[in-house]
Order: sequence, then structure tokens, then C-alpha cells
Amino acid sequence: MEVKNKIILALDVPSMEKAVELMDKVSPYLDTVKIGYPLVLAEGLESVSRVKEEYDCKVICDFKVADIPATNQKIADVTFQAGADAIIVHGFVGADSATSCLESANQHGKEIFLLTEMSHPGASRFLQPVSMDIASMGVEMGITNYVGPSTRLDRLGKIRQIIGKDSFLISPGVGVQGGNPKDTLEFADALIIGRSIYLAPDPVEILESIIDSIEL
Ligand code: NUP
Repeated sequence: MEVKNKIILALDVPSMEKAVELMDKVSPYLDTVKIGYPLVLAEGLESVSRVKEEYDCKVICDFKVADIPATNQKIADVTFQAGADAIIVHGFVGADSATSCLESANQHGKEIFLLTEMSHPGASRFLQPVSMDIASMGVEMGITNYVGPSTRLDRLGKIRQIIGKDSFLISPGVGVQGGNPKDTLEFADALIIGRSIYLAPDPVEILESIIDSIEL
């Protein structure tokens, strides 16, 4: 996946009205948006197609799919039918669950991202002990897109080693969670950024400053 300016906007705003207000300002700088439960539970899956159509961008649905294979497949199918270009899938549930999402993606000509280790502090207890195994499982499955934390760059570097230089790695945790944009891009192909942009008094100004900082 190509990501303009290496920034994926996490569109975790509570309404379509807020989404439009923000996208009207920042869309010239972006071509990839991540939509998760906050917007979809408020406005429905239609928000995915609306954002795609109105802003001509790619949408990654962050549904952290983590169910049995049969249910995962239904979730992935309906997400792709709504127009999503990719879906984020948890790895800890195992290869069969992730495979059902991958098969759905292949059928629809779409993509999945495998979530390895999460970026928040709580991930250290249950996810960290298995996150490198999750990355290895993804490689065995032939998955080429991954999500890993910008808040623990040593771990992000290890994930990159496991998935190889040709895999596509996107990284949340920049800004409010403490990650540094430029340092993260030593290992990741693109950053996922939410609150630093949508909570800023001037989202365009902050976006421009992040873009400048990663181009230096
Ligand atoms: O490990 C993860 N950490 C994380 O923050 C996996 C994620 N998908 N996210 C998501 O990235 C999180 O749900 C939010 O949508 C975005 C980060 O937002 P922010 O911390 O920049 O506001």
C-alpha cells in the first residue's frame, strides 16, 4: 500500500459531521485514513464509503477482528463490501481466525493488516510475550501487512526483522502515546496518527510540522 506523506489519519471522531470538518482541512495532505469503532459505531459502516467517496482516499478499517474463523469471515466480508480497502486483524486468536480474514480479503481484492504488539502500556502483560510469534505466524501465512508499536522501538525493530524489509509495517502510538514520528519511520513504512492531529487547535499546522520533521 502506498501512503501519501507516510501518515495515516486515525479518524476517531464521534460523528460524520466532525469527520467532514476535519477531512475538509487535512485531506490535501493525506490519501489514507483509518476508521475504527468510534466513528462506525456512531454513524454506521456507511461512514467508510462516505469518506472514501468524498475524499478519494483509501480506508483501513481498524476493527481488530478477533473471533472464531466463521465470524471473522462475516465481519471481513461486510467490511470489504462497505468499501474498506483493508482491515486490521488480531493475530493472537491464531492462524485459522486470521486466515478467514485473509481469504475474504483475497476474494474481494482487498488487504489485511496483522496486529502484532499493541502500543499501550497494558500490552506488555499479555501481548508482548507472544507478539514476535504472532509476527512469525503472519510470515508463515504469507501476510505482507503488519501493525506494530511506535512506543517501543526496540520491539518494532524486532518485528521488522521478523517480517522482512519488503513487508509493509504501519505504526500507531506517535504523539500523544509518546512515539516519535521520525524515529518510528526507521522501522515502519507509515505512521498512524489520531489525537495529535484531530485534537490540535490547527490540525493543518501540526500535520505540516510532522511532515517537515519526517522529511528532515
Ligand atoms: O496497538 C495499537 N495502538 C493504537 O493506538 C493498535 C491500534 N490500532 N491503535 C489505534 O491507533 C488506536 O485505536 C487509535 O485509533 C490510533 C492511535 O491514535 P492516537 O493515539 O494517535 O490518538
